[in-house]
Amino acid sequence: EAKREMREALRRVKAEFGRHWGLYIDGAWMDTGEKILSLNPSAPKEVVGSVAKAGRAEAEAALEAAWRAFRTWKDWPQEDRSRLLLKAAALMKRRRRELEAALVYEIGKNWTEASAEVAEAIDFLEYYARQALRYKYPSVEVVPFPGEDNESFYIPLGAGVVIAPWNFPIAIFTGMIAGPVVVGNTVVAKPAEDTVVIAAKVFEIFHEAGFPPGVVNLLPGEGREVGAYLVEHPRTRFINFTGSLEVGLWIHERAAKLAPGQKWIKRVFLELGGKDALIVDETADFDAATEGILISAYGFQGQKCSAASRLIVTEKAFEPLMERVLKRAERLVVGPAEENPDLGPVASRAQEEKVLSYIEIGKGEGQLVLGGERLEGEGYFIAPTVFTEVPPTAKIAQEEIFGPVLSVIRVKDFSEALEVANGTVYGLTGGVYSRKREHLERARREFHVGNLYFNRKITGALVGVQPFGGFHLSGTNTKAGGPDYLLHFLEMKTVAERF
Ligand code: TXE
Repeated sequence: EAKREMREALRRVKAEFGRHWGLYIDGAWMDTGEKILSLNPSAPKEVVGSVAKAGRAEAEAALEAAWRAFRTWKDWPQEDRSRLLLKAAALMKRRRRELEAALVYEIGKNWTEASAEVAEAIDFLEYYARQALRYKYPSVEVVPFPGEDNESFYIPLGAGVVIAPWNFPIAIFTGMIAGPVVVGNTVVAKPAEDTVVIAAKVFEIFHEAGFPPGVVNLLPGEGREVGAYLVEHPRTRFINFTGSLEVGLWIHERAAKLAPGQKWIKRVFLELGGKDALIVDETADFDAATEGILISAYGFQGQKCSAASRLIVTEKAFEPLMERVLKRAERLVVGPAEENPDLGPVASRAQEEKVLSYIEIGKGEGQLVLGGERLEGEGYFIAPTVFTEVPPTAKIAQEEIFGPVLSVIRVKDFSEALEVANGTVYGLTGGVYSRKREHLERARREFHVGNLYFNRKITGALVGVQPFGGFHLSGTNTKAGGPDYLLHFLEMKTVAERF
């Protein structure tokens, strides 16, 4: 049944190919003279669609609309704001297959990954709708004091900017908007250049859900132009960013500068990259570990900040494990995303070039034992790749590749495994496969990552179950999908009244 629905949705979304969407400011769709074209990474000659490209004038208009909307939105009853998120979640459920098909065509996710992503977006909406009730006035604190009434309560910040990546263009995008908005902020959202059609579809849903004009605004455009302009703008109150380390650090620096007329210190939230490691010791269930490794390393072609890109294996586990991993990895099917292969294409020409250049570097650093090449076909297909005997300090063991490339590091024992695992600038996710309680307990204390998984199938997170975010240069550890996430977009006010 699901298969038939999916095929039908693919057909319908394909029939839309070439359609043009506007940008969305102050509750209305509008066009600009310029376009951003979006291509199908499985067949880049196919134009999935185009979206109006925003410039500075549109950025000004969007911020203006967002601040205007803030004046009333901040005072809406919390239940009513939460209800709008639930409405959006219900609409997303209704359009679930269409959104999945859009992910397949615009970004090259296979169906399995696509449906997990849409489910995650729905979870974000429902979870934040519920969590927001915890912060509503006057729920916070009333402290008794002789002769005075003292109360402290939360208020929203104002109009902020969301800058999103292409790798989870529905889930991360929706979550980064829904969080601040549900507690009374308003948002100007800039989607990634490669996923503008999906962003427009998400905004169709926000529009239909009935958000008042100006509460959510969509500004597709180039990061370095309109994105940078929004970051530096004196009327931007906060910036919620997910993307690369490099751009994140740039935003952090620029947002710290006071622009003329600016009246606040901008809050900056950064969810950046990872160089996530899985440790396998000699006591592990090698079959289960193999399944976990493959899905964590090659799910969505490794283009996830939670993807396992390093495999750290103790001496005694090396042979039995690698035999299984290679046997299974060489059978993985790579092809056009709509055929639901194990791996679809990487997201863009730029991604393809980046991944292939790391593979070239890897050839000089480790031993290429699988893949290592671009595959036949029009799309950006890269074979699942494994390097073994990779030194922990190699570039391919230190830098985020964001592609289907696994660097295997052989270590003598569990102590060395932990040391190597902790030896990058990142600290996002990590996993351990072991049956030795002592090893798991040691990892619990010493493996320094925001999300640690023991004997689990995949290194991704579930909204409301595993708050997601990491240490070190993986970002500000804002913990999306966690109980404290919404607090980042609120500030406390205290009132004392003498009686
Ligand atoms: O990311 P960018 P890209 C990593 C991953 C990937 C690499 C490049 O390693 O290969 O980044 O991807 C906007 N001011 N991750 O180029 O550039 C941009 O338009 C304001 C990991 O896509 O960071 C887009 O909307 N905004 C990551 C967003 O920033 C700017 C997910 C992200 O783009 C800007 C994505 C500027 N100066 C990439 N420059 C993860 N951890 O999941 C760009 N942007």
